[in-house]
Order: sequence, then C-alpha cells, then structure tokens
Amino acid sequence: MQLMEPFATYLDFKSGTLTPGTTVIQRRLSHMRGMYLDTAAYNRIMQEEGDRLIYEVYTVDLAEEAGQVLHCTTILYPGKVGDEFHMTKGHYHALRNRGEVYLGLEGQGYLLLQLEDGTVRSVPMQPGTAAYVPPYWAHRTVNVGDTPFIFFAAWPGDSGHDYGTIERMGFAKLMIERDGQPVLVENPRYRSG
Ligand code: PAN
Ligand code: ZN
Repeated sequence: MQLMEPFATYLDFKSGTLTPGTTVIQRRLSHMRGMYLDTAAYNRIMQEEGDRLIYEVYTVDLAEEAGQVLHCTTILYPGKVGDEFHMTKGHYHALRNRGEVYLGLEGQGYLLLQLEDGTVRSVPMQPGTAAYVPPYWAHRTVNVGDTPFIFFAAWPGDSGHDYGTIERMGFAKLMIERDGQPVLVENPRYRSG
C-alpha cells in the first residue's frame, strides 16, 4: 500500500453532501427495475413522471484495498413506488466477513439486514443512530419519512460489493406503507437459494 497524506472532506450535515475529492453516483428508478414489487406503479411513474431520482451517494476517492477505510454519505429521497418506500438497491459485501457502520444524520429510515438463509432484521434509524452492519448481513436502507433520509457509512476497503445476489433473489421482506405506518411484510417474489 502507498503511504498517503492525511486529508479531510467536508460533510454538510443538512444536505448530506461530502466534498471535495468524492465521486457522486445517482441511482434512478430505472437502475432499480424489477426491485420494487409493484411493476404497474413502476411503469406509471416512468411514463408520467420520468426516471425519478431515488438516491445519491458521495464516496471519498480511495483505493478499494485492505487497510483503507472507505466512507460515504447516502441521500435517499422520500417517496414510494406503489406502497413500497424508496430504498437503496442493497448488497452483500463480496467478502462476506466484512462489516460496516452507518450513522444517521437526517430524516427517518430503516436499515434492513438479511442473511443468506432469508433471515431479516430491521433497525430504525434517525439522526444520531449509529447502526452496526455485522459481517455476513446484506444491507439496504429505506426512507419512511417525507424528507431526505441521510446517513454516513464507513467500511473496510477490501469489502467489495455483491449486488447480483439481491438483484436475483430480492429481500425476503419489504417495507410498505399501511394505514399511514411503515410495516415490514413478506416479499411474495422472494426467491431463496
Ligand atoms: C453504503 C451503500 C449506499 C448505497 O455506502 O453503498 O448506501 O446503497 P447501495 O450500495 O446498496 O446502492 C454501503 O453499504 N457501502 O458498503
Ligand atoms: Zn455495504
């Protein structure tokens, strides 16, 4: 590993932007095709509103290698697709025995976690919540409020990201709105194994 100079970035607690020296990615509805349960609602939004921005990630530019501590902010915009709240794609770490820490900065959300046997856990997050993603758990966040849900994350540099497993199988549970409340329900389309 190269010896590096210490440096700092600036995190705007209100907006969630992390600058400078970061790469910003935008995840739009079309990047999540097939991930929301209500396909008719997905199609309606794409036709009537266009390709909605779901979330943005500001990642500090660092080598993805052992020893580094990667870190980023995520800004997850409020909204629903059908009854299902806006969420991130979610992933396992490619090296499964790598954990992560999330720190809630703004808004109201949930961290959903899942083991490969389909066991799901949920952790409510608000400003100040330091949520721990232990090794082996896939993780996805959900915005259940009506303002952006913003959090900071840090994880080992050699973790890697496995999106494919969640793209193929989904999460076993979904966070939907029912009678004005967020509830976790079985995902009828979840495929185990
Ligand atoms: C987070 C996530 C971020 C976006 O930094 O990458 O919130 O979610 P997706 O990566 O699932 O699109 C993290 O868990 N990094 O490892
Ligand atoms: Zn992660």
